[in-house]
Amino acid sequence: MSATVPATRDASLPAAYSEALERLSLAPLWTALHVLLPAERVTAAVPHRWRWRDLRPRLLEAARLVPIEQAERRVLVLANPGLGGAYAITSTLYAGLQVILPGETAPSHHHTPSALRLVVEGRGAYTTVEGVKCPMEPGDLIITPPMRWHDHGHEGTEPVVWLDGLDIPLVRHFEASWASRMRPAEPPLTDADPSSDEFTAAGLVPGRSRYPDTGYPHVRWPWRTVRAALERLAAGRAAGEPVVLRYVNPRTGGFPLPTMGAEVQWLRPGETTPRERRTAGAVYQVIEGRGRSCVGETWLDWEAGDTFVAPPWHRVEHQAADAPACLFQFNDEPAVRALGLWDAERG
Ligand code: 1HN
Repeated sequence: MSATVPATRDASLPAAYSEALERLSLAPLWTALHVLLPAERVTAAVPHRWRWRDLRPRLLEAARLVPIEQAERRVLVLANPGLGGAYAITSTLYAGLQVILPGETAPSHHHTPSALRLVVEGRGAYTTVEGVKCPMEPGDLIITPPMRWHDHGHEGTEPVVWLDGLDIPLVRHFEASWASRMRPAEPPLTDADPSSDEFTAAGLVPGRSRYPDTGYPHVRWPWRTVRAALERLAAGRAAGEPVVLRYVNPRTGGFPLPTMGAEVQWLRPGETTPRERRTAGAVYQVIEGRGRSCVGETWLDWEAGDTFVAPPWHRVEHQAADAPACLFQFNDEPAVRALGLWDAERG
């Protein structure tokens, strides 16, 4: 179902009356009330999984076929099969896989939508966010907040692929989506990012930062740090208790971006998580391991590199196979909360 509902005439009334309304740019509410406000939530997006082993060769083919100068961003978009070919993975979120080759640069721009990147494969690339160089290693999370300049470069020797998550469909609903012109990437102003020297221990923030004050003090979460924290958290939890870390802005403790949240979950071998549904939609990236998830009524099996989507208010349950698994997710929880629509339910 589309978010916009066309005005519907009341067929029981004289046509002349309906025509008069239309001439005055008026529409009867009573013909559409129950479409605008159905008795239950309606979600057009469907649960779906994209396999890394299907996607990877297509991405590498794109890297051969499409010069970066032409593409600017060489991305295959994950188009939810329920959304009629829209550039959207849920009605509010966008996801795509981006590939960059050694020596390439993707030019700099800034835009109103927020973005985050989760590195899937390869080393040696980096994203520059407002001059801050953020190395990209598998599992790293990097955010590019609204209107912050960003570009990508690659100093390594193998293709690098990452998952892009953006709030484009949501921002487009507000008719607020636009970007600056591209300009050539400039050399980064720093060779490090705040996760390497300013935010190195939980509960401590620097008195003064040497990085530009953009309102977003932390833009990169290295997987090495996140994985170690997950392992320690898991060690202190009884079997069956969920092991989840949320990515936060370390100065506020709040969400890393205005519209999008991110979490990572550690699954012990053979573990099944409690079923839960949330009013936020979520896009999952498998960082490690194998398993399957039930989303609504659909079972999706997965392994490292796969991406899958849980539309809002679908019950989600994860099961790891015979080794530990790590599931990253980004979601639209802060946007949903801002609208007073947040709810979550176990069972
Ligand atoms: C964008 O700016 C990037 O900067 C990637 O890498 C994907 C998809 C839609 C709009 C802007 C990037 C994007 C994007």
